Amino acid sequence: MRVRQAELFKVALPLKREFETSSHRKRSVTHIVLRLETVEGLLGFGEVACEAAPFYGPETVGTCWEVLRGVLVPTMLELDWDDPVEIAAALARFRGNHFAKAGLDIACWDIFARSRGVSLAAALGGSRSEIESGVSLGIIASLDALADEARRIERLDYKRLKLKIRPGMADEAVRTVRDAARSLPLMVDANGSFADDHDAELARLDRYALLMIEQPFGPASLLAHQKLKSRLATPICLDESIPSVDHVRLALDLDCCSIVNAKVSRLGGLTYARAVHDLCVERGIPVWCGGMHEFGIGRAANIAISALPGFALPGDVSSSDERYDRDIVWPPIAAKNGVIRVPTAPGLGYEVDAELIRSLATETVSFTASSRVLAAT
Ligand code: OSB
Ligand code: MG
Repeated sequence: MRVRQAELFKVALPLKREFETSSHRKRSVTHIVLRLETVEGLLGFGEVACEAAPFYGPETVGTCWEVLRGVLVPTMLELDWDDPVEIAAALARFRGNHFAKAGLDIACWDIFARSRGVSLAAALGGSRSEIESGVSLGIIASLDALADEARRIERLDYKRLKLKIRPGMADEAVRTVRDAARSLPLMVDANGSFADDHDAELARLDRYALLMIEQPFGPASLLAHQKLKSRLATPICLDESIPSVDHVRLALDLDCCSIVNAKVSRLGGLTYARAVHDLCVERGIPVWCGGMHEFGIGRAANIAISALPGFALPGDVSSSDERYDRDIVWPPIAAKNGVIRVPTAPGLGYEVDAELIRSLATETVSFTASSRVLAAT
């Protein structure tokens, strides 16, 4: 196969609820949508689910746009390929830029699955017909408002709640959610905001029998995680510390975590998320799919990868309407009784609303195999 035309769209959607983490607060989300069309007339859509500023990792929407436009898309247009793994291998000589690569990788997997007439989940080797759905809840200063949100999520029957925390507020926030929604399995995510000397505050969380503590320390603090893991009963999960398959292997070799967040964007796409899944299955480590407030395309990719057998824990994949009034796919992704059905239609399995994407796009760029950059607005 060969991609004949590639288009990039910068699209912003307002969040239904403001979202605050240990590092920042956001009211809207800007992602890059990719539309690829092959010489054979096959279509594929991808999404770059990067943040606007480098809070989570070093990439931004802006760096992804430039790297896709200047390097990744032109390289991809030169390739004749049968399997998306070949694209990932050809782009591996460019270091990092995993969020940018992930968008391209998802679009290539969509094409690949459609070319075979199978669902994206089936193309990846997944067999589940439904996945368990969880919600990530941002930091909410008012404890009454936090309790209301926890009860709302419990009423919707989500399988688990992930609560964002930062130093100084973790204990009170966890106790509030515990008391408000007793049946809701609970975990926390610190996004690397704790320092080594906050060990005592983290150790106190052991009382709550949480599912796990995600990324308490900074990305490079592998040994701090190793030490904490040996001291706490609560499982430690890594996110920012494991940006690649090699980092996951290192973290497991050093015994730094007992659970892995396999996030499609952070790892560079479905190709690498599947490799992390395979590695974790081999090591007997539970793995789950983390989110980046994806629009429908990225959400569909997360659902597909979550259909693999090693994804044993509910992830961050929730209903579209948890975040957005109107999604760019149809039907919107919907969790019912805490589960999302894995689509069986070819490719992503949701109809992408190309018209809506075009109308919302604040920037677009189009390439063809021969002219490289066709037009940019
Ligand atoms: O650390 O998992 C994270 C969102 C943006 C950046 C980082 C993270 C998150 C989430 C949201 O937790 C998960 C989601 O609902 O998609
Ligand atoms: Mg996280």
